[in-house]
Amino acid sequence: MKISKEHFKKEYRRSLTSLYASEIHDLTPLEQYITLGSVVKDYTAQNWMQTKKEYQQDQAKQVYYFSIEFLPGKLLKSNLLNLGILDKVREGLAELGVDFAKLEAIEADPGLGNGGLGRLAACFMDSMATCDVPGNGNGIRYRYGLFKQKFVNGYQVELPDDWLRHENVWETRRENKAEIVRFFGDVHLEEDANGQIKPVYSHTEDILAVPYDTAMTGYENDTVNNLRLWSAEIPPSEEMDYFSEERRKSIHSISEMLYPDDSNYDGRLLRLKQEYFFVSAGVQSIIRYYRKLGVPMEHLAEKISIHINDTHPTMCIPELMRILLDEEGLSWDAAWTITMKTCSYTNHTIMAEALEKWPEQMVSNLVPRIYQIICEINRRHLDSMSPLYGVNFTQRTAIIQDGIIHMAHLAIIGSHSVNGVAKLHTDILKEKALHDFYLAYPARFNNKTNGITHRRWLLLSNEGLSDLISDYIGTEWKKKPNELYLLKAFKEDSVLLEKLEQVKFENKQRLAAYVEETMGIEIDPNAVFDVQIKRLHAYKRQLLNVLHILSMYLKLKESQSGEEIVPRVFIFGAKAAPSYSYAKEIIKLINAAADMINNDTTIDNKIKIVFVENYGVTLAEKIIPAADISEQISLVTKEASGTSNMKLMLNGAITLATLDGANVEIRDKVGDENMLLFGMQDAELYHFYDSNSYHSHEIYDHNPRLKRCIDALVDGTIPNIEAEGREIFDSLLKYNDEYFVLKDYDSYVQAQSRIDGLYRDRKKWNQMSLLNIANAGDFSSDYTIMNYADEIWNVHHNKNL
Ligand code: 26V
Repeated sequence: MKISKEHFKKEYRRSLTSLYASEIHDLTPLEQYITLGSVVKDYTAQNWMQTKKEYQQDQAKQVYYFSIEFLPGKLLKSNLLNLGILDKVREGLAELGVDFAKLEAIEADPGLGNGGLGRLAACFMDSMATCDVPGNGNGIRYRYGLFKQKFVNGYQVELPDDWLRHENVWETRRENKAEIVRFFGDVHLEEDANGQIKPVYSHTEDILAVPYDTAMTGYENDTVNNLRLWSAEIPPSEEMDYFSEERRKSIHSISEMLYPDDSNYDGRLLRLKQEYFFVSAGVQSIIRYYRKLGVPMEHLAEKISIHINDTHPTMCIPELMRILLDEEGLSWDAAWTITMKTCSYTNHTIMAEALEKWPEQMVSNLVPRIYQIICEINRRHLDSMSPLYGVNFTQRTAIIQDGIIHMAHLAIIGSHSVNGVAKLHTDILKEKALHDFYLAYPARFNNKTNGITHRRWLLLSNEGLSDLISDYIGTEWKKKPNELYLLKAFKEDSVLLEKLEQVKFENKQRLAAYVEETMGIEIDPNAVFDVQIKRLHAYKRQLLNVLHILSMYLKLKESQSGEEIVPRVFIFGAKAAPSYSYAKEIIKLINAAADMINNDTTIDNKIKIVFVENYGVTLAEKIIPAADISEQISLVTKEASGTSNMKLMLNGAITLATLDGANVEIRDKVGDENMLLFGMQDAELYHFYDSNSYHSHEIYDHNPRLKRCIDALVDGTIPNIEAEGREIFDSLLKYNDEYFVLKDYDSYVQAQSRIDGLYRDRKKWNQMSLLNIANAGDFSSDYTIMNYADEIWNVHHNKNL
C-alpha cells in the first residue's frame, strides 16, 4: 500500500478530530488506540471491497472454513505489517509524540479459542489471504472469550474475559446479512401444491444470527478476506417479547461464552445449540450468496468448498442437505452428491474422551429436521455398506449406535476428504482410530501437516531475528519462507553465530524484565530458558517436566561438591479446563515447586521456575523469541501435531521431544543431531497396550532417584502441597501411570543432561539454533494452505510463493 508518512499523520489527526473533537494530547491512550485502529481499518476497507468485487466478478471458487474457535491474537500490528506500513506508521506516530508500543498494549487479545485448534484456524486465515485463496472464516462472536487465569495461593482461578468492554475497532456489524436459525418445535412432511414433499414447522424458537465481519489482510498483496463471526440476537418478529427476561437470556446465552474445555467431550445442550447456530447461519449465508451467482445448484461444489474444522461444525452436512432438499427441491441423490463434493473434514485428536457423541434424544428435540436427515443418511449408509462389508463391520461405522450420534462418523461419511494434521497422526487415523473407514474409503484419507504463519511468529514477534536474517539472505524469505534454508550456508560464519546469540540474549533480557515487573521474579538472561507452553493436559506431561526439575533441585541440594550446572529457568504457560481437576493439581504442584525453589537461597539461583499467568497468544509472542529449549514431551501418539513446536523452532529454540505429532517432521528436517529426542516410540507403546505389561511400580521400586522425586509429592518435601500431592502420586502408582511418565523418565533425564554440555559449547549451540531456523520455513502455514487448496478444496492460490 502506497501511503506516505505525512499522509498517515494527516489521516490520524483528521480521524481523532472527527471521533473525539480533541487535541492529540488530550486523548487517553485508549482513545489514541481507537483512533489509530479506525485509520488502519479505513486503509484496509478499499482492498476489502475490491477483493470481494473481484471474487464476485470472477465467480471464483470460495472456501468457507467453519470453526467453533478462532484465536487471531491482536490485529493492529499484523494489519500494519501486511499493509506494508508498519515502519511508516510507527515513525509518524513518534513524530506526533505518540508511543506506538503503548497503543499496541491496549488492544484486547480476542481469546475466542482454547488452544491449538483455534490458533491453527487463525494462522490459516492469515495464509489464505496471503496466498490469494478466496477464503472465508465462519465462527461465533463470543461475548466472553476463554477465561482469564489468575493464581491464588498457587491455585488456578478463572475470571471472565470481557474482551468487548471497549470498542472492537476491527469488526463491522452487518445486520442486513442476518439469518434466522430455527430450534426446537415440531416438523412434519407435507406435499405442497406442486407435489413436492416439504417440511412444515410449528412451535419453533427462532434466533436471529447477526454477522460481525473482520478483515483478514494478506501480506503485501492487497487481498483482504473475511472472517465472519455470528452473534445471537432477538429476531425482529419477536421484538414484542423483548421484555421476556427468560427468552432474552436464552437467546443471548448462545453466543455468550466459549466453552473452556478441550479436555473432555461435554454433551451440553447449549454447546449443541452453539454448533447448529453458527453452522446454520453460515450455510444459509453461503447459499444466499450462491443463488445470486445464477449458477444451477448442481454446480455448487465448483464454486463453494465447506471445510469442517474438527467435528464441531459437522452439522454443515445435514444443514446443506436440508437446504438442497427442502428449499431447492433437489432429489436426495442429487443433494447428497453435491454435499459430499462440497464438504471436507479435518480430525484434530484421537483421544477417545474428546470425540463428540450426542444423545439422539437431544438432537431430535433441538433440531428435529436435522435429526430426520441424519437418520436418513445413516439408513442409506447402512443399506449400501452392508452387502459389501457385512453387518458387523457396517455397524461399527454407523452414525447412530445405541441412541448415540457419532459426529466423526457423520463427518467422514458426508465428506470427500478426511485429513489428519501430521504424518504420524494421519497414519494412526488410517491404521487404528478410523481404520474401518479407511478400509471403506481409502481415497478420502490424506495428511496435511499443520503450519504456522511466520509473519506473526517471526516477523512481528521477533523483529531482531527477522532483521538479522534479512541482513544475511535478503528479504525474499518473507514471501518465500522456505528460503530460510539459505541460512545453512552461514553455519560456519562466526560473526552471524555471535549475532544470533546476541539477538536471543536481548529477547531473553526483554522477557526477564517483563517477568520481574509482572511477577517479581528475578531471572538471569544468561541462564538457559527452557519453555513448555500449551494447555495443561495429562498427556502433554507437564508432570514429567516437573519431576525432572525436582530431581535436578534435589541433586543440587544433596551434592556437597557444588557441581557446576548451567543456570536454568523453566518457563511454563498453561491453562487448565476449569473442570479438569487433575490438571489443576499439576498447576498447584508447579506453583508450589516454584515457591520452594525460587526462594531457596542455598542453590544460588541455579534453578528458577516461572509459571506465567494467563498464557495466550500475546504472551506466546513474548516468550517464544526468548526460548532456548522447546519442550514437546507428550506421550507418543497422543499429540496430533502440536504447533508451538514449530513456532519455537522458527525462533531458534532446540526441541527436546518425543517422536510424537509434527515432532517427527521436525526431526526429518533438522536431523536427530540438531534435536534432543527421547522416550518410547509408537511400536513400543502399542506393545505395552497389547500385552498389558506396563507396571509403573516396578520402575519406581528400582529407580532411587525417581523414587525420591515422586516421594517428594507426599513426604512434606514441598511446602504447601497436600491433597494434590497425594492425588498425583496415586495417579502414577496406584492407577499405573496412564501416560507412561515413569517409563520415559530416565530417557528424558538423559536428554536433559546433554543440554549443559551443548550450551557451554556456544558455537555448537548457535549452529544448532541456526539450523533449526533454517529448516523451519517449510512449516509456514502458507505451504499448508496451498496443499489444502490444491488437494482438498481445488481452489485458486498464488503459486508464486
Ligand atoms: C484434546 C484432548 C486430549 C486429552 C483428552 C481429551 C481431549 C479433548 C479435546 C482435545 C482437543 C481437541 C482438538 C484440538 O484442539 N486438537 C489440537 O489441534 C491442534 C491443531 O491441529 C494440534 O496441533 C494439537 O496437537 C491438537 O491437540
